[in-house]
Amino acid sequence: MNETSFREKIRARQRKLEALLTRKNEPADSNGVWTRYKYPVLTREHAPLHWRYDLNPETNPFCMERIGVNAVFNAGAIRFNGKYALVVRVEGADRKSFFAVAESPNGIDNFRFRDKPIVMPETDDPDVNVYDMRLTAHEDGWIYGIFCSERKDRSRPGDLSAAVATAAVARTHDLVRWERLPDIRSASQQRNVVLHPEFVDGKYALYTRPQDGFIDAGSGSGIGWALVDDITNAVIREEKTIDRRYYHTVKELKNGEGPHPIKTPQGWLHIAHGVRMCAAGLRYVIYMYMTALDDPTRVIAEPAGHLLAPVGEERVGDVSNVLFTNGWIADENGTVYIYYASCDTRMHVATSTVERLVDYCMHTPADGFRSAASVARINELIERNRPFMELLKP
Ligand code: M1P
Repeated sequence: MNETSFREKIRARQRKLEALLTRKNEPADSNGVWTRYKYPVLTREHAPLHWRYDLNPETNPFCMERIGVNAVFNAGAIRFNGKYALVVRVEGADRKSFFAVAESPNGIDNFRFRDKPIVMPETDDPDVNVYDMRLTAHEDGWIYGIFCSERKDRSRPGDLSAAVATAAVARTHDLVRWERLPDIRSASQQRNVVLHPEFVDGKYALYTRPQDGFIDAGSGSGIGWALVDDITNAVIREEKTIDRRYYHTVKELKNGEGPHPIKTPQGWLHIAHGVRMCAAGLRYVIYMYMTALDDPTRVIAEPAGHLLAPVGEERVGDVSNVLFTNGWIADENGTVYIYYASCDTRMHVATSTVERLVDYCMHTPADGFRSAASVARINELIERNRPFMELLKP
């Protein structure tokens, strides 16, 4: 290929990328609790060309993509320097995930990756894979990222799929330079560990998700809570379950805290993912709960069922039937941007407000754990609606 046509090809690709990066997003669907947006906010196509193409015509005579990006999902989120920043899990075609910052001026579109992915320092025992960072601007002044570090399970050398999940910790002031701290020590494997933004009894507080194996929560009864003295050498000694799993609910098989909870006058607003097994495999949905302001471990509201479940295009991707969130941003005006991934493939946004989400948590009936209880709730609503039925007349 001569230099001119190489240039033309790259330029055409860049124009296409620019059109995607600057595309305006628009509200698509709303149920009064949330508003979903039409376009995913980030996809693998958003990855900069200079991450993927060798731009030198001499060393890339066929203008080939050299390094593939497979998926862009499970992003931590934070308001940073006036922008909406996502620390995104980018998965290469080689299956390795890494972190990269993408920022938007308005939270719903125009997300653009920074020049380079994050260079995350390793520990003495290098991670094979890192993913799903939860960001916490802690009252100690640091921004923490707690993420999953995956390594081969060396106790089972014959099983190539055997892995170990550990909660890893890093901190930063600028989202560029990260100080890696020792991984959190725990008796069990851990994933979906999240740092609470405030000290509790003078200690760092963690939401945990103890699990028997790499995939199975097993005897882990749900989202846990642990206090640690020193975040630079964190050890989980005691865990208390705060959000329990139950038979025949959306979190029957496992659950995991999303980003850290939002503080409201009525209590801490939590968002999480719940998993159940069905004939199609695992189904991941997003649900909410609230805990008391004076005791973040005491559940005060548990709306039944999911807040968000996969619909339409969200159902299709690498790992089907999955919605997952580990990032949300609450603006000072009360708007909440919920960043969620579908099918381990792409990132979406749904908006709401603190007021609406509190109302949703406080006034959605809790799970009655039986079909008859669900019917009783509906009948109760129908009776309360009797005086207003004329509203439904054509
Ligand atoms: O594939 C769905 C999700 O599976 C895991 O979540 P959990 O630990 O709750 O099962 C994680 O690997 C997550 O990244 C992934 O999206």
